[in-house]
Amino acid sequence: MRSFILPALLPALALAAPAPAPKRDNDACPTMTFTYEGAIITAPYTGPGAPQSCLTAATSVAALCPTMTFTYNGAFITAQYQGPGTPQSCLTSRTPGQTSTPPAGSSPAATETGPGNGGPSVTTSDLVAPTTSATASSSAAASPSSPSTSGIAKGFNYGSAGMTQSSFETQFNLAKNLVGTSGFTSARLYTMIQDGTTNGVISAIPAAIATQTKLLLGLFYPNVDNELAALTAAAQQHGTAFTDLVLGISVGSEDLYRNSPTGIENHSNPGANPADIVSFIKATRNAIAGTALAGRLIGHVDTWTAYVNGSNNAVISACDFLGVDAYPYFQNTQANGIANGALLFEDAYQQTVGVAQGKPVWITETGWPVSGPVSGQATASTSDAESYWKSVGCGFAFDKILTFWYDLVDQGASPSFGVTDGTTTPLYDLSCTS
Ligand SMILES: *[C@@H]1O[C@H](CO)[C@@H](O)[C@H](O)[C@H]1NC(C)=O
Ligand SMILES: CC(=O)N[C@H]1CO[C@H](CO)[C@@H](O)[C@@H]1O
Repeated sequence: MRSFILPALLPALALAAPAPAPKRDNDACPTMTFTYEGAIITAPYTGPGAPQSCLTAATSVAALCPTMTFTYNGAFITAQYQGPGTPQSCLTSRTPGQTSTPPAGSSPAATETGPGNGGPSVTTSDLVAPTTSATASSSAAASPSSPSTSGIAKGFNYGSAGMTQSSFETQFNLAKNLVGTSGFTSARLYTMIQDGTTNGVISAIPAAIATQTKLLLGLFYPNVDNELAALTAAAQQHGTAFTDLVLGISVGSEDLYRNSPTGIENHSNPGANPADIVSFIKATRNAIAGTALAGRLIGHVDTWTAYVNGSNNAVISACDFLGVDAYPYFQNTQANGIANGALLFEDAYQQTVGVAQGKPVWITETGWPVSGPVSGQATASTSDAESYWKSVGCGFAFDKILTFWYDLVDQGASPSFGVTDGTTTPLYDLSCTS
C-alpha cells in the first residue's frame, strides 16, 4: 500500500517542477463551500464582511486563471482548469475542486445538504474545508492549526486481514480517543469483503454503524463481481444507517502504480491498466444506481506518480474524486530527509491537483515510520514521525483536506507507521497546538 517514486519519471518531474509561485494577496481570503446538484463547489466568498482586498483579488485571479465548464450530475459547473498548460500561479490553491464562479442561479443556502432537510448525514463539510483556503506558503513554516472544529473528515486506513466486527469497533474507538487529538472519526477501507469469505459484507460496516464512524469504502481490483456483490448487499442489509456514513467509494487502490515499472519490481500483486479501472468504475456506477448508495462520489486511489503519468488520464476523467497516496520516506532518489518531508509531500499533492481536472484530491495515505530502515536520506524514528505529523498533518492536511493517515496501529511491520501500539497513549505527541 506504500508508494515509491518512479525513477524513470524523475527527469520529467524535474523539468515540470513548479517554479516558486508568485505571491498572491488573496491567500487569506475567505471561501465558501456548498453543493450544487450533488457537486461540491468551493468559491471565493465575496459577500458581506469580505475584506475589500479580497473582492479585487478574487476578480483578478478569476480573470487570470483558465476555467473549464463541464456537466456533473446534470449540472453545468464552471471550475478552475488545472491541467497541462495552466499557469503555475493558478495551481497554488490548496482547496480541492475550487471554482472561480458558482453556476448562475445557485444558492448556497438553498442547496446545502444536511440532515435538517432530509439530506444524508455526510455533508459537504465532511468533504471539503468550509471556510478558508490554506495558505500557499510551505506548511513547515505555517502555524499549526487549532484543534478540529471544522468537521472535515479525517481518520486512518484499515486493512481487513483477521478483522472481526469487535476488532474493527475497538480500533475505531481507539482512533477517536487518541490522547491529544480529536475528530479522527472516519475510516478508509480497502475492500467490502469480509476476510475469509467469498463476498460476505465486511464486518467494518456494522462496526462503523455501532461507533458512528464515517467511511471511505474501497473495492479491490480485480475482484470486481464479488466486491460489487458485497457493496450492494451492505446497502440492502444496513440501509441508510450504513449509506449515511459513506464519504465516497474508491474503486481500486494503487493498481496503476503496481502496473508501472517500479510497482512491478516492488510488488507481486497484479496491477491494472487504466481501461480496467475505468470499466470497474462504470460497473460500480451501474451497481449502485437505484440503491441507497446512489449519488455517492466514486473515485480511485493511487500514488501521485501514477496520476501525473499522462497515460492514466482516462481514470482521472472517470472519477468524481482522486485519492492520493504519497510517502516522502520512500522517495529515496531525492533529498528526502525529514527536513524536506513536508516540501516533498506538498509538491506531490499539488502535482496531483494540477492534473486532477478540477476534481477534489483527497489524501488517502501518508505518514512517516517510527521504526525501520534508512531510506535514502530518510530515517525512521518517533521524533521524525512526530515532526511529519505536525508539519504535514497539522500544518497542511487536517481539517483542510479530507485525510486518511497511515497508520493507526502497524506493530510488527518494518518500516512501521503506527501512531500507537494499541493504547490511547500514542507513541509520540499528536497534538496540533504546540
Ligand atoms: C504510465 O502509465 C502506463 C499506463 O498505466 C504504464 O503502462 C506505464 O508503465 C507508466 N509509465 C511509468 C514510467 O510509470
Ligand atoms: C521494498 C522495495 O523493494 N523497494 C524498492 C522499490 O523499487 C525502488 C526502485 O527500484 C527501490 O529503490 C526500492 O528499494
